[in-house]
Amino acid sequence: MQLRSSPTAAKSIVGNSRDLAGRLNRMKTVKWSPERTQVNSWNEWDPLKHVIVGYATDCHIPPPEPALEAKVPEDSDMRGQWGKRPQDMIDRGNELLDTFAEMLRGRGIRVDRPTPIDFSQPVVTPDFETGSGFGCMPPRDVLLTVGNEILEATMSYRCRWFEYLCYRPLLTRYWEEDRNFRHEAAPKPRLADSDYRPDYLSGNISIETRLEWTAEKYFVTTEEEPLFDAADVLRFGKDLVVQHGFTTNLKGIEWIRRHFPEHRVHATNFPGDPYPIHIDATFTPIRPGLILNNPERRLPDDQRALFTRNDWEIVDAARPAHNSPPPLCYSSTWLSMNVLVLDPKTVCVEKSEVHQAEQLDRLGMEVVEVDLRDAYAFGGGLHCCTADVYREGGIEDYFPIQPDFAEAM
Ligand code: DAV
Repeated sequence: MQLRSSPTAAKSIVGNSRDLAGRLNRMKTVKWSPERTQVNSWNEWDPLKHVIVGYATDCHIPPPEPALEAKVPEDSDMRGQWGKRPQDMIDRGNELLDTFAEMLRGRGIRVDRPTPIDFSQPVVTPDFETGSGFGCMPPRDVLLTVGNEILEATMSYRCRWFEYLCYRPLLTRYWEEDRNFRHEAAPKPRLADSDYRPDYLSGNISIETRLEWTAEKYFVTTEEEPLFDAADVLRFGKDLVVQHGFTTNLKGIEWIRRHFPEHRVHATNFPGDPYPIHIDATFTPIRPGLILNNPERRLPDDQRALFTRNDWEIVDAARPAHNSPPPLCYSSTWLSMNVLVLDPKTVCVEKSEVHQAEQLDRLGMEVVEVDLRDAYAFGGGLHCCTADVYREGGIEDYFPIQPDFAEAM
């Protein structure tokens, strides 16, 4: 086209830029294909097409540090030990993660894997020093996918400060391959002593006291600076639901709110959890209209209206099949409800979690059993060990009625 400075030409330029916007929009909705990287995921249930699955490789039990110590129960077999986890357990963990990845590939889902760094190296910054890193089994903790953006969380444990590096090769590739992809990182936190309450560690704190503290929202992390782990965030289209607890503070939630101005960000807390770390063994959306809630960690009444007023059902999750977590595991038995939804009719459930599988079956879901329990110790369950890259669908408003909800600040 020839440009001339006449009113007609001006009009055609405007026309052209509209065409361009139209083309860009169409590009965004172009059909997904495994050969073409596209980052897009707005919720926890739309059909999954591309996902990252972690590795157990070189996973370490980190040395004590303020935030971690508070999570390790007083009678845990992990107290007092640190260092690389036994190689035979790592191999077994990787075997299960590899099998899981292959199963997903068999269902037509593209699966990428991280690049582990050397976790035996001490983590040293001008503000702190700790003896080792952690691992890269749970990408969900680090990466928050919202639409065409993947955001690296601040993280709140010192041993996890450099964990984002394991995902950089993938994120760099996505950035090169997908012109719409926004690669973002939240401000790295200082994680100085002032980020943690020293009194959280003192003495033999009873479970009763811990429960009182959770109910009062008195957690191991202070409000020194924004802190969040990505696994404290659940995506419901226009709404993001964030757990305030050990790993995410109010400033972290406020940071997320300012970072996603088009979203409505809701702070939640779950009294009943003595160690509130990550929302994904507590509150699990399954499909539009249906959420499983840990019956020991019920969402308080004043925070339920967002869901119930919009006709969403919150049901008690089934009991875990186990009385205790596997050896050297940080997480609770409630990894039973840490499921990965493949689409609104299909869900991956850990193979031994028979009660959870049965409940989801009753709720009309097709259940895909996945053997993962021997990998739990490396950082969690099926939701933890994955991070979304692409789910079909766009941003929807699931909660058009917005009742007063607990404000973050
Ligand atoms: O119940 O121990 C585990 C969540 C891991 N992302 C729990 C929470």
